[in-house]
Amino acid sequence: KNVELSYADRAKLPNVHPLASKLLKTMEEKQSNLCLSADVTSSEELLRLADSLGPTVCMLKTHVDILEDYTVAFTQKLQALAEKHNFLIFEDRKFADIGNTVKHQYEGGMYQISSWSHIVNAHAVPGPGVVKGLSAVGKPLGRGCLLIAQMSSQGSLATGEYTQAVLAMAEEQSDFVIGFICGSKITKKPEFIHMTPGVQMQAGADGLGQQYTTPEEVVYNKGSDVIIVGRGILEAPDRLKAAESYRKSGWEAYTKRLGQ
Ligand code: 5BU
Repeated sequence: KNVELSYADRAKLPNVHPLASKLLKTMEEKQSNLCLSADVTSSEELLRLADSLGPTVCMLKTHVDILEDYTVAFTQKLQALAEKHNFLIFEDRKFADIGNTVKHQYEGGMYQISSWSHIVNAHAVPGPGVVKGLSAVGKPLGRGCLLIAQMSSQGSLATGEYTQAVLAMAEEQSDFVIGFICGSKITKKPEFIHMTPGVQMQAGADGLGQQYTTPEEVVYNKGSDVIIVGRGILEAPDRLKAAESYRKSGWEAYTKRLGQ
C-alpha cells in the first residue's frame, strides 16, 4: 500500500479548501468519518436526531424538501446544533440545471439553502456552468460543493468516462468543489474528500435500486473517506447505539488503511 496521509495531515495541506480542512480536522477530533443521512419527514424529529447523534458524526446530511413542516426557525436550530456538536450540514440537493437556475435554487426559493448548509452537491451532467452558478452564491459564504461522480444505485449511468469527466470538472473549480460522492476513491489528490452513500453493516439492497456495501469495504478496500448512513441507523431499534457502531466501524477501517 502507498503511504497514506491521515485526515489531520490532509487538513494542513497548503492547497486544501478551508471547508475541507475544517471537515478533516473535525473527523480527526471526533474520530468519526460518519455522516448521518437524516432522512426523516418531521423537523422536530430531525432536530432531536441532530442533538442526540451529533456528537458521533462529522456531518449531517439533509433532504430539506422531504420535511412536511419546514420553517426558517428549523434551519436556525439545526445550525445551532451543528455549532454545539461540531458537525457540518450537507443538503443533498443534487443540483442539475444551468448555472443561472441553480443559482436561484441554491440561494432563494422556500429553503434558502446557501444560508444554512455548509455543503451541497451537484450532478455534472449540465457541464461546468452548474458549478459556476453554485459557486457564485456559495463561494463568498465559504461554502463547498461535492460533485456526484458515481451513484450507489443499481444501473447508475455515472461510470467510466463520465466519472473521469466529473473529476476533471472538479479539478477546474477546486476553489469551490471539495470532493465527490462516489463508490470508491477516484483521485489520489489528497485535498479532495470522497464520500460514499449506500452503506450498511451487511451488504445488500433495498428493493428500489439502492445497493449497500459495508463500512470496511468502503473505507478500507475502496479508499473512500466518509460513510453516509441513513436507514442502517434510522431503522435500528437504538439509533444512538447503531450510530456509534457505524462510527466505530468506519474509524477502524480508516486506521487499518493508515496501517495503524
Ligand atoms: P440509506 O437509507 O442509507 O440508503 O440512505 C442513503 C442516502 O444517501 C439517501 O438520502 C439518498 O438520497 C442518498 N444518496 C444515495 O443513497 N446514493 C447516491 O448515489 C446519492 C445519494 Br448521490
